[in-house]
Amino acid sequence: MSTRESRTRDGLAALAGLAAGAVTVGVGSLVALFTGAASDPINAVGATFVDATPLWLKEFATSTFGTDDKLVLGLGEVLVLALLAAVAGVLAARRWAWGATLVVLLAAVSGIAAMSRPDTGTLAAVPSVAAGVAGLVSLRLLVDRLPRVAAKAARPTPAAPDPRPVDSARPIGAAAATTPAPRPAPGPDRRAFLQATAAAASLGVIAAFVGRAVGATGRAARSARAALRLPAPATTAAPVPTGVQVDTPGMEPWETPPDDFYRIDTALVVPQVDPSTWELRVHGLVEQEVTLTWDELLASELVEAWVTLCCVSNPVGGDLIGNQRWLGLPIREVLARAKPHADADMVLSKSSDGFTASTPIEALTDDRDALLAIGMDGEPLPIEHGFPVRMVVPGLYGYVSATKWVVDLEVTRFADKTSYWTDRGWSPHGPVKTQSRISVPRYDDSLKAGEIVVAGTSWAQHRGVTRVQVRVDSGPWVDVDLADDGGIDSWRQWSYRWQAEPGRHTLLVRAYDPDGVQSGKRVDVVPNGAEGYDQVQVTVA
Ligand SMILES: Nc1nc2c(c(=O)[nH]1)N[C@H]1C(S)=C(S)[C@@H](COP(=O)(O)O)O[C@H]1N2
Ligand SMILES: [Mo]
Repeated sequence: MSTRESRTRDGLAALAGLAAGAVTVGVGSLVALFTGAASDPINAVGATFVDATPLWLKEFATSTFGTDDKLVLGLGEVLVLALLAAVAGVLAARRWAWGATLVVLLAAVSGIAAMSRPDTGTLAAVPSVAAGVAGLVSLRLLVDRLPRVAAKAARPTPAAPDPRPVDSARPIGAAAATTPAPRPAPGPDRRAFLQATAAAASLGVIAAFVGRAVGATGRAARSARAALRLPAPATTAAPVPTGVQVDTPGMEPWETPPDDFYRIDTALVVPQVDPSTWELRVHGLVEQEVTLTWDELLASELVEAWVTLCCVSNPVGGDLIGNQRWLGLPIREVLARAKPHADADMVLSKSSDGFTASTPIEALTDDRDALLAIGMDGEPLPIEHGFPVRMVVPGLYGYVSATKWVVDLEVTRFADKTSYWTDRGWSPHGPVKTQSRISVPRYDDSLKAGEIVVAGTSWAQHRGVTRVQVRVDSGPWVDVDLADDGGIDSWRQWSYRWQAEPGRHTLLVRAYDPDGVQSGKRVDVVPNGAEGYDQVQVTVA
């Protein structure tokens, strides 16, 4: 074959590979309907990739794509898979064993990834095995239908008619080497091949979508959540003064609507925990192991509290932060029943999908509202925010405290155990740093000279914001008006009436807590949270 012919053949073989790849993925998702979404090959490989991602890449992903990082990961995975599928097609067309080996390798990688997820077992390999078999069969069927390819360009001896029928079963071989290949390219066998390929590809894609859509609706957690009526709190949250909100256009609500609440976790598939089988095991350095059931939790004296939760990955001025009213059982009550040993200094909490957080035991046993939360904004926790039970600990970043879908508390020591993020280079201790952000005006706004409202939010959870200052260009720091106080565990809004003069201006903000002014030194989020003053540049005309 000429290079041109073999290129055409490779192209068709790559198409066959892509179509077989779609069938593989589709069968994987359909079978995963029976073994759980975490065992879907795409999810299993993605989740393993997430866990193996080095810190710098993860930081790059969250800082570039924010909370869309999961979507980007999924797209990236599909692209890589498409490439590998095309390669498998080309290899299979040249030598079947090569292509088949690649398919088997991919299925094996995915099967091992699925079995090694913390929330799966051996059965989790079944979708990968089924997908691998479907991939092999469909690839073989399509490769066998690859049309013979003839050169369209070179026809040096038009005088010699070719006696072979167009769709002769005889491969172009020795004869073709002496008599130059003559045939019109898109013969019936090519059409049949393209039809079979398109059919396989469509079936695969449809199966993948159906598998994922059905998987998303038929989950136990969803119906359990819909049926749940939260018990009334034994202790209600202190009433929130109406003046917590700065009333100016563009200002974020003091109370973050649950739908807008940032979501950060390592879960590609939101864990589905059925409350009726939920249990919390408390063990480790304790006198008495304790198991708390869902019914016991519901029957407990629940406390309601406003707490601002934020992520250590929140950059200066960022929005990985939200304030909500949580309902839950103080964790100190559960720990008191277990009676931790005096030498324990940490509680390692674990989620149903294997995420862990290491929390200083003091933050869980002192009088703050560290909760095993079941409610958010008066409703059961949204599934992606930890349904049925999560932790919320005022004053600590989420990565060391806010375990969602929590099922296990191990009382231990920092010297003995590490957790998901501390294993990946983040600091073992994660107290929230005092921070501020300017919400209005926005960066690069064009404003009219005169009085302009500058407003924003500051936070110093569990210490409280005591004072906020704004500076324009290189002028003096001036105190701004603090909005009403919703409690030391919640963020605090503020505003400032600025007499703006024409020109380009830089606005800076800084907050105080009882220990003094926040740090103004620019520090990156790794390893224990960003530092620095938020700033906004505007043009006044
Ligand atoms: N199970 C589980 N819990 C988790 C995480 C996670 O990856 N898995 N991420 C933590 C981090 S880093 C943060 S900032 C908070 C975010 O909680 P949210 O998504 O409800 O805002 O959850 C924490 N709890
Ligand atoms: Mo976080």
